[in-house]
Amino acid sequence: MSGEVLNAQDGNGTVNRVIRMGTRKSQLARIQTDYVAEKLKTLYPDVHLEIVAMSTIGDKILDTALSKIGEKSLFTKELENALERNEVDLVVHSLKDLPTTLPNGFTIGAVLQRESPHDAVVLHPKNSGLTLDTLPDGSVIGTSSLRRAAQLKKRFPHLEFKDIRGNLNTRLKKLDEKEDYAAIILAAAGLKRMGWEARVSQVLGPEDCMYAVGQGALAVEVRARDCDILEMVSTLHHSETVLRCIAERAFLRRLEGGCSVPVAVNTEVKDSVLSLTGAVYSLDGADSLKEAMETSVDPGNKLESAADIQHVGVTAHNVPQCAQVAAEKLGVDLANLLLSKGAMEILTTARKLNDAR
Ligand code: DPM
Repeated sequence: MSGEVLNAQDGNGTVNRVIRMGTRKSQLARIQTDYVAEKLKTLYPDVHLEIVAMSTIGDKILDTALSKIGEKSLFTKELENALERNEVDLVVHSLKDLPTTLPNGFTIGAVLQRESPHDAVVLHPKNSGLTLDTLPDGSVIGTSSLRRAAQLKKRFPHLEFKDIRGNLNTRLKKLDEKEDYAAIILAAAGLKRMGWEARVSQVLGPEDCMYAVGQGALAVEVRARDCDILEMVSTLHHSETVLRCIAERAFLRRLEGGCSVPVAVNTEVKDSVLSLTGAVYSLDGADSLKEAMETSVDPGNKLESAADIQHVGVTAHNVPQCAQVAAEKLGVDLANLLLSKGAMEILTTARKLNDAR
């Protein structure tokens, strides 16, 4: 055991551990944290879990587009501060909100099995039965994601796109109670976790809209030095999700992308082959570059030491290192291919135009 707080011996000589889980206060964040808490309770019935809810700057600034108020750390920084100060022992995040380079001293100790990574259409009730294709000309679609807007503008030129902010509850309210939006686009995973699957009218496949790096996967962030907690949460890792997300995050990191650039991916593991499709877009989607590559992630029979290595912020002792190395290399190689074709120019222009909006 590392921290004293975790090592309180009770009168019977059994170790009585208290693990404090930090979470944002939004309903989705609470649901995601409770989900991980349930998993940990099943695996470690003797552990006492405490949930500590905090609001972050990202939750407080609701009137500015996400892509304009900076990078992903907006939602994660205060939770990391609480981790650093030993006020909490782990934090559950949506992996897609975690930067590809974590601040020193932190690591992602678990990446759980991915939900659907795809985006979904939620219609204003008056448009029930319609699709992005059949919505009338000039219909306004709400999304603050440059990635979604870029892809969908190109594919559905008859639609218009407008920012929408706030947590999922706020967005659904803005959609239903006003006439400002004909539909909004949200991640299918978040909708499912909220129990709102019935509102999904259309799930967007890769031909319509490729997803964000890490979308649909939950991540558990811990102090990198906290070996006990790290070991405990590592049992939550889902190998296939880990490998897909390492490739996706390596791709994004090499492109120097954050949450404010139009970058999208699609990954798959089949017969020990990991394939990655990655793309970058101009803001209107008119310019784009898209390529695909694959690699073997067969663990083989190589004996490996449980090296204390992070791959794009993820520590996974229990997933074959050679497969993690291959996944990371795949992401970097694909990014290099796109960079050789001019990806940086597209992204730099997109960033400049977005900042000037
Ligand atoms: C990031 C983006 C969005 C979130 C950008 C993107 C969507 C912003 C918006 C990086 N984080 O996807 O291109 O729509 O204005 C977020 C959601 C979830 C995690 C909500 C959503 C839930 C799904 C998951 C916000 N972060 O995307 O609908 O766990 O992956």
